[in-house]
Amino acid sequence: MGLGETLRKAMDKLQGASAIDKETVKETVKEIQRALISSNVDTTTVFALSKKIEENAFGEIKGKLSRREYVTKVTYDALIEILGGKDAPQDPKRILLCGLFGAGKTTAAGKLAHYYKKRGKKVGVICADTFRPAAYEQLETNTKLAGAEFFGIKGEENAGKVVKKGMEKLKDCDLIICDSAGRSALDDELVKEIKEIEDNFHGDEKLLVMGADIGNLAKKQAQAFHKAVGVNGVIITRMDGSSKGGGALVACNETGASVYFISTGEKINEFEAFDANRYLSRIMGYGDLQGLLEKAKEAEMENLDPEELMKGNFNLRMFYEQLKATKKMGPLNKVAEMMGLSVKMPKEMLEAGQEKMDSFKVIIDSMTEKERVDPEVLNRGRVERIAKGAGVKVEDVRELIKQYKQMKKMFKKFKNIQSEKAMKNFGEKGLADALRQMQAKKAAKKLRLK
Ligand SMILES: Nc1nc2c(ncn2[C@@H]2O[C@H](COP(=O)(O)OP(=O)(O)OP(=O)(O)O)[C@@H](O)[C@H]2O)c(=O)[nH]1
Ligand SMILES: [Mg+2]
Repeated sequence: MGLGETLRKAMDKLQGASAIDKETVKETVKEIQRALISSNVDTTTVFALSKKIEENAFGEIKGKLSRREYVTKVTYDALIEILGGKDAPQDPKRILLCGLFGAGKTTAAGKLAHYYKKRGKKVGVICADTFRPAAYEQLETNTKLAGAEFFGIKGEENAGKVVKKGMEKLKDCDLIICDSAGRSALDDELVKEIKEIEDNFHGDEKLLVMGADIGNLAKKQAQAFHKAVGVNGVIITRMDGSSKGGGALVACNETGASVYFISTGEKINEFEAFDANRYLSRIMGYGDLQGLLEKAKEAEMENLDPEELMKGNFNLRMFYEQLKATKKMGPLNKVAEMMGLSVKMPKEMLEAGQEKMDSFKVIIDSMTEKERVDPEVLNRGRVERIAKGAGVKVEDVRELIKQYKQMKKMFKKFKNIQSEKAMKNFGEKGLADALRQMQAKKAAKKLRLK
């Protein structure tokens, strides 16, 4: 049983209990301990976490949470804290990958290339593994699949030399990724080789690749690699297969070596930036957890900036935020209604299910920044590229664009009316101010659709 399932079982205990008292919390904590220990999380950490939950479970409740919800949140926060994670580098120039035999470096090189290519970068990959015979072909295949450029010198034994030439050859790329050879242990030979590569490469990100199956041994390995070659981040692979993934994540967090990415399968897109929050709610299969957290935050419409909206430069990023806000409380219809405007949200937009929202998110993530900010540039070629990158059909991308255009039209209407009718209703303030007021907690509460 994976970490997700066992944690879920522990949380079910909490959800199913008839009353939330000290005994229930103790029972839940026991289940969580079992889940974490079987996932190879260090016992000291497990006990510290247990103590934290038990101590905080009966604290003062702020906001409108039930005790059950409050304890769930306390538990969830404690788990997030031990998992850690840090935002993946947004604009790296040179990424060096290192790690032991079979850790997943070469696979990760292709995945990283794909990840940053989708974000609009021109990516090149260097094969500095001059040790393993088929390393060249394997990396070349992965790189091509990602649509990135490849450089290697077949038969060359000196990794430093390959890197030097590769840097020259790929100098037009925004990002260069360098794959290195593994060894069965971090021995002098490996350290010497990585240093030789690094002398020619000068990576701004030096990432250690480790399989999730090593569990809490990840701590020792991360520390050793950091000391020897100065790694500053981690990629955990094989998160799909191992029940020890939780242990590896927690152990890395303890060393301060941030987990930037996790790999969840062999396919090129089975790879994601690690976000403890998202990871936890997904592995625990808790759709309702997300809702609960949002309720606790009470930050409805937090991403809606009325001023931006009213400037009329409505783009796809705003479209997505809008859709999210709309799903939460359906405010736009109401805002319009209150002002006596007959602007209706397209029905399919209000009915967009979570699945559709997720698919929209992947599509928008697969666009370049330029495309998100100025969707008008989306021509046939771009749409095809985006569909491919997001792993969806071309029609799905078209549907997103269609909905975006509908919403944009609606905002235009808003904007035009603002100067006439809304001005009359709201005096000097206009719609922008009216919308801002709507953000006030009180109004948000009043409008929230239950
Ligand atoms: N299931 C699963 N398999 C993976 C994942 N990442 C890599 N693999 C597999 O693990 C094996 C080793 O991966 P490589 O990328 O060749 O590892 P490496 O670190 O480059 O190995 P060396 O170059 O020999 O040191 C391959 O069969 C990959 O397909 C993952 O996230 N999940
Ligand atoms: Mg390799």
